[in-house]
Amino acid sequence: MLKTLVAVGAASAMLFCGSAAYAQTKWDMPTGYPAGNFHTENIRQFAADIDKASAGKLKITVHDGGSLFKANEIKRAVQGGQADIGEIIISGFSNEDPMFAIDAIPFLATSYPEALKLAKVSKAAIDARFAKQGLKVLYNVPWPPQGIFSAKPINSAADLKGAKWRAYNPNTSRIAQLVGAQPVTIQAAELTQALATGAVTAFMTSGATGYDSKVWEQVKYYYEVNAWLPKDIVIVSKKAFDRLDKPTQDIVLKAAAAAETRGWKTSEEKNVWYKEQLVKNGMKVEAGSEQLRADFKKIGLTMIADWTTQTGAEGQAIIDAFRK
Ligand code: PCA
Repeated sequence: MLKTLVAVGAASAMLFCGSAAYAQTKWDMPTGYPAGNFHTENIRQFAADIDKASAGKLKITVHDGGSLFKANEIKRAVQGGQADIGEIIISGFSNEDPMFAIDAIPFLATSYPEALKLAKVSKAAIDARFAKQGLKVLYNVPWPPQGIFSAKPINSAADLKGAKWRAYNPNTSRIAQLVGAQPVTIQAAELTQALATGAVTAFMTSGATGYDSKVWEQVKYYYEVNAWLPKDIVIVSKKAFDRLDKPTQDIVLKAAAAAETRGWKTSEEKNVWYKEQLVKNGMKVEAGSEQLRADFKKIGLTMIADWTTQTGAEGQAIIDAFRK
């Protein structure tokens, strides 16, 4: 009798150990962009890497295309614990803090090497702000350079007067103001619909989003002014991260570092491919006239000046480090 009891006790203790060692954590991960987008594919690889390295201990379910939370709601959802981890565009939140607009200023950083330099010199300031809100930044990946899409041909900023201008962050709304267009904030997931109903006639974004949204149905012109490369970041709730054991935390950080390297590379490589798809679908892809580029450079100067005023010495130090 005693022998049996001991044996049962040992078995259940083992079982308990076993289940504690294999306790599974499940995270929901909302994102704002569609399944075929390179950011989303990168995120799926990130989740798969973690699944594999943790032997299924940490399972991340990706909810893309704004299906769980809309792109502009994801930050608040992760802050509030309705989601554990998510993807956001940093510059989408510059109304909260002007520092978040750093990578969406026209003609500050216009190429991949410049964007990388800007990312490095601004990382500490950005990450510290998210940390204060209980959010840990895991990695960043840039969108391809931003150009101007328009339903009708344009030769200067003046041609955009009165356009119905789609904005995805406060800076793109500000550009509308500066060119005399009417800004309307629309997330990428709703862009196709907004174009179909005629709510939008012009906007700035990458060839990637132009392709994802099949904008060629309504929009025939893309001016490749390469004005800036805004970054998406993956943020995790600090509480959720701290609940993981140390080996699993290390697995997440390692997968994040790999996702950052892979994401920067893919963004640059696919940039060319995305523009080819626009051409294949009948769009005119051009560099933009001297006048158009000069007009947008002027807008950029105004916006850099505004940004440095808003961010003070901290912002100026970042610009100085960037230009060094
Ligand atoms: N695509 C996203 C952000 C920048 C980009 O290239 C969008 O248009 O919403």
